[in-house]
Amino acid sequence: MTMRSWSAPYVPSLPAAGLPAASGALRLYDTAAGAVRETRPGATARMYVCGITPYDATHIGHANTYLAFDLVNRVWRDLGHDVHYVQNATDIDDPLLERADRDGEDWRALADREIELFREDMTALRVLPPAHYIGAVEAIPLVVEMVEKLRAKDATYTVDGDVYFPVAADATFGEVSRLTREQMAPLFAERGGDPGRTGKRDPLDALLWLARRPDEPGWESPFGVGRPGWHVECAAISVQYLGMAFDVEGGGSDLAFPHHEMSAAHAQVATGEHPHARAYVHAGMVGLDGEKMSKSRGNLVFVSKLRSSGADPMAVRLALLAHHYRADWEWTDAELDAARTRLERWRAAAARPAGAPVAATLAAVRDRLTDDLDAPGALAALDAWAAGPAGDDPSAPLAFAQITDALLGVALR
Ligand code: 5CA
Ligand code: ZN
Repeated sequence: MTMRSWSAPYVPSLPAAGLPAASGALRLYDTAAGAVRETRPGATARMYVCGITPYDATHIGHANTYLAFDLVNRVWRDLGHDVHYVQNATDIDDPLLERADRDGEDWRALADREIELFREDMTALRVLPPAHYIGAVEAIPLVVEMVEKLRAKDATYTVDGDVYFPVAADATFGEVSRLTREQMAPLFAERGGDPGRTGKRDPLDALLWLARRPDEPGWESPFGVGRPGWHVECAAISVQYLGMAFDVEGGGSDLAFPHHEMSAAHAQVATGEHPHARAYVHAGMVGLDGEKMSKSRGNLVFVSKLRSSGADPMAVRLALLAHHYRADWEWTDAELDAARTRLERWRAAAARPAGAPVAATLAAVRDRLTDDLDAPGALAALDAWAAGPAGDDPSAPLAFAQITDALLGVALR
């Protein structure tokens, strides 16, 4: 038994008629290709999205990233694919231990509480749940197995008992983020890496296993008591539950390097297969007051706070969808006000006794979403129907509500 996911919202099925052949595939911007590419999943589309580090509540930036991949999920389903979706939760890592220590709280209790709040937030936002929601701690046997495979291929070395991965072991290293080493260096330092540590062969080499530190938890392994590095966690979980060459690996743009680059390198060297994912897809960063919203900066707007202050989760969802998923933008109260107004207009339109036929609107929404998730374009098409003539098709208002629900996750009735 692995960790509990959350409950699935109902997803209406839409008429297949009118699925235009030209946009019969979802196209997404693949960071590794540096271009928008068609996704080409089989009957079952496979997606891995990096989950939270549960030391604080879900903020609107996290929600924006999970909504982007919820759209991928919904569009694939609409195109007739089953979607096999896997997500992790980094329930052991430095920031979690630091927060628990600061607050004099047990790290496990902190992680469990924040994961539960995340589930509630995702449920309220009608985000489709992953089939497998896997914690880093429960994945330790998988991590150990992957580090063993790397060790067998001579792709590990130790520094004072800590196990490292030499990036030189993967000839394709750099392919995911397409960054030069000069660009990589500062990002690695900023995002959890330790470029300056003495004894490393290459400043960019990534930690696979951290030997137990005083007053920190540790788990038995063939390389001593310790805990997993961050990148190998996602490499091991994704390969176990999805295999290699899965369709999409997703996260915010801050994960392209080093996280997705390193995870791919670990997975590729450990399995001898390439690529880790067929597309690496990254959502933009949501900021507040001119800075990236982040737990360490403390400039956060929490989904749970918005909910408890009475914000309609469907309005929160619409506020996020009003921005293209790859855009960087700033949250303001005005965003939520505009979304509330739109939601009221749509609800009123969906409650009319009759409306104009929705076939063209459905085609337009599908066309916009399959084109690298142009949610703002989809909203415009739906706005046009809601503002349009009353019409005399009595089935149209329900059909409209089914489009917003199935494709955008916005329930109107
Ligand atoms: N546990 C790791 C991934 S394995 C982690 O990055 N956790 S996190 O809690 O820091 O972030 C969770 C997700 O939200 C990541 O995809 C991250 O890229 C994204 N994210 C974090 N901050 C923002 C932000 N301000 N705007 C948009 N997305 C964000
Ligand atoms: Zn991850």
